[in-house]
Amino acid sequence: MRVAALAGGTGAAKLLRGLAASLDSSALSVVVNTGDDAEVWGLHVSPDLDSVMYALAGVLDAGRGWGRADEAFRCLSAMAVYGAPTWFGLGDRDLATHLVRTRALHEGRTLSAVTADLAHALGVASRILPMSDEAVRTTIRTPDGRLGFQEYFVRDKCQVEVVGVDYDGAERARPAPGVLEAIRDADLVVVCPSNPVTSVGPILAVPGVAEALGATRASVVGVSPIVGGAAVSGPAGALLRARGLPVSPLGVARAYAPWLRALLIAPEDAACAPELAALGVRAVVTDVMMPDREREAALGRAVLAAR
Ligand code: FO1
Repeated sequence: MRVAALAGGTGAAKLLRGLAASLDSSALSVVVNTGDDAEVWGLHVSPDLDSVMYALAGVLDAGRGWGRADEAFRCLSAMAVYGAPTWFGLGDRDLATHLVRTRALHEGRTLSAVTADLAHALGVASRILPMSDEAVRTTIRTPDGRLGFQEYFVRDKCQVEVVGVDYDGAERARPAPGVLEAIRDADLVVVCPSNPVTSVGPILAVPGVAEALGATRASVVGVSPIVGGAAVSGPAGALLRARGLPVSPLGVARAYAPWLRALLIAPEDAACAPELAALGVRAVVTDVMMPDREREAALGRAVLAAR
């Protein structure tokens, strides 16, 4: 069975590990959000590409959910001495990824090409596809002005009022090579339990992607990142509200209408099932929490069974 997943952030990394436990890894293609990408110390950082790559390579830090395991931050300390900004925690091993990526981009290679090389070097057999080779930047509108996503998320710890979200550059971006084909040729498309507004939203904003999801023969199955009226992690609640969507599986389903076919929801949200059905979305009530590898794998199996 060929599986295409739409991914961004830590929930996605966990589910992908869970799916990989039940799938031939070469059957999995992951389309990853790059709206979070940022330039740090002159380096091109792609947090969601790296979280997915490190998770599938088995080197993602388990505690933080981002960056590499067995990490040190000696360069970060040294940069502080020079007065460089240190609110974005680049680890020493992680730096190697950004150095290689940045040099390749400066040499004129595409983000998708360098991503494939990095993933291959780390032994990842699944395809990791940036949503686009062109820059799309998620920007948070606040009453005091616009913030880059990492300024909002890491520097300001989501403690500012959000009045809107923009995907700068999306209208001119093209899907990266392989993205539309992965969606078209899949038997199952999985929308990971990622933030619908800032992780999956940028992918859907790339022209052609939402159309491909509407046209695919694959069954499109999502996992709700909202449980019991709140996000499992991160600012998805505030961002859904800023979009005028309810902070519930219904808000998630509405963000993915009209192509979402089934949504895995937690037992405490089972009462949403009839309203989801009215939106054309079949509710699958199951355990959607992933505190350990066993439950990641169990959720992976539940997603594959929901097809
Ligand atoms: N998240 C944090 O909360 N603090 C950090 O200092 C931080 C550094 C960082 C470095 C590399 C990387 O790939 C990810 C990093 N993240 C950090 C996570 C990142 O902000 C988020 O995972 C995503 O952008 C949200 O999906």
